[in-house]
Amino acid sequence: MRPALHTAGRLALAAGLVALGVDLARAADAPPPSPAALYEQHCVACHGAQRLGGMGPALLPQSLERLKPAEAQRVIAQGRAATQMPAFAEKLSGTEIQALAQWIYAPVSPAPSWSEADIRASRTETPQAKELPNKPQWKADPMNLFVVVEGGDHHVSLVDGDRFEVIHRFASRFALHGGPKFSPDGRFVYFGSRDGWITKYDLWNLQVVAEVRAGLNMRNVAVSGDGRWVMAANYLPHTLALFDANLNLVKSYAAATLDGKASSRVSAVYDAAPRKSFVVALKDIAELWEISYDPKAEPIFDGYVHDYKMGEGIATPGTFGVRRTRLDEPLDDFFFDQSYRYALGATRPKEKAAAPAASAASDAGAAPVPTAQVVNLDIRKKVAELPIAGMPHLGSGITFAWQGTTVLASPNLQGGAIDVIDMKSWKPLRSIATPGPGFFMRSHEATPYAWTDSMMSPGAKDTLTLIDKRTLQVAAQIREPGRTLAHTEFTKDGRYALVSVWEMDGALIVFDATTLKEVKRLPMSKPVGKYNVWNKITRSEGTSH
Ligand code: DHE
Repeated sequence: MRPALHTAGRLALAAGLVALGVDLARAADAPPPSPAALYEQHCVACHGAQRLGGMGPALLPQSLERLKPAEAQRVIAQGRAATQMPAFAEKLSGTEIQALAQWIYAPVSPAPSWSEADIRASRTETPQAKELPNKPQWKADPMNLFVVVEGGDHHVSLVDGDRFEVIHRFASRFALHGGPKFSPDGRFVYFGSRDGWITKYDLWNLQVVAEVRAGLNMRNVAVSGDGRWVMAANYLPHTLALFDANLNLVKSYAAATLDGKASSRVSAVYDAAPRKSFVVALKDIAELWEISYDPKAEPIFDGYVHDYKMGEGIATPGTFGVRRTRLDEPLDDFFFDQSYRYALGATRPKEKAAAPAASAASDAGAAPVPTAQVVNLDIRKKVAELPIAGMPHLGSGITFAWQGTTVLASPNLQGGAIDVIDMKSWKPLRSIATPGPGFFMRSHEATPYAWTDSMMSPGAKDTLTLIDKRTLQVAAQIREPGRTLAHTEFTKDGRYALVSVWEMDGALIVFDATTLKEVKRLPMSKPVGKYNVWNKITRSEGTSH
């Protein structure tokens, strides 16, 4: 039974309705809230006042480059599954959602900055992390452990590479990108997120040890061969940041020409352990940098600096000084030969730079410009042009011995082929056709096959192609009809290949690398990449470094 309203209550309700009526009338007259006001009201708590991110990811134009505006609208309206992002379709009108989605692609004004003080202030450390036991607190071979990055719900799984069981699963920062990097003993792993966070994780004690935000939009991180230094490459701001192994900032570098007149996004940084240095590619300046972490590095008399200073000459300090090599074109992506004397880099024509989301468009691109370069790091000079057309994805290339020479095999983001290059003559040996363009290529010293995907081809994304490294012919294909198959990594002994079913309701499939039979399947949420501790710390020729 409904309780009867007494007179005072009825009067109050009537007054309330009148007031509401007035408010509604006023609201109808009032101008609609601006997107900035909507952001302030609904988004600021999670995405931050300057859109730099917080609990939610950064919403800067640079961070949103890979998200189509229509998808942004959908996420605002419907939320994002398996994250804290709620649906706003009930709270905001279609027009408001559209305006908000458009607005977040506009630059923030004033332009956001991320200073050394910001980096230092962002750092956190787990108390007592240094007292944790120096041996694994779980039973499995720590050298045959796989770190699997699950992009679907932003988690990481640790998989025992002998039993193929998940030892532990934990939440990661939003949108990790690139290969996580390991300390030389395999105990710690460093993850880099697109929003600039570096997380140092203790694999033996299953906990985060320290975190720091190196930049606002980051490409990747590298760990020095001696485990003492971590370097981060940023798109925003235009900087490189150098940390000690506990993520205390040591130094930041402006990614700029020596005269400071032009600055650049940093494409990538890699460790060149035999040279005791980090090698850095810049996206907007035609220079390749080498930064030595050898404590005994001699000061450099730099011919290039000399050119710039018109005859004055400058000696840069050896350790942590920048050696600049002048190039014909800036580099997006690069790779080393096994001796680390040569860096093999590629420039991707801007309009064609594509990620899987934009894959279909890249299939039918216009005539490509050959832009891959071979740089001799000792004499700091480009020594050859690589005859690779299209968009070689050199960061995913591998090397192996073939008929008395060493070859480089690299997938191409544009064409459905694997390019094989002789690393003595830098001449093309073979172009091996695959059913469509792919992203990753992997092998192992103990297997005759190199495994590559066609994940960028809508018609062939479900097919892995195995190339026989002895004959440079296609040896087999593996299909998972209608699903995306990509990114292979081998166990420590090369007997098993772990492959991603790259879907939200995806899986990790374990194949016997000889019989090619499926051995096991572990459900995973879009497993984007997997990394075997042993193969990484020993720099196996079949995997990325
Ligand atoms: Fe990556 C590695 C650049 C898009 C997944 N990617 C790398 C590295 C570079 C790079 C320079 C090497 C970093 C390292 O390991 O230290 N990636 C680029 C691009 O320029 C590109 C095409 C455009 C972009 O927006 O950045 C791009 N990459 C993607 C994706 O769309 C992928 C497929 C999905 C995603 O999660 O972003 C993707 N990239 C990966 C993965 C690796 C990677 C899984 C590590 C591969 C490995 O085995 O080491």
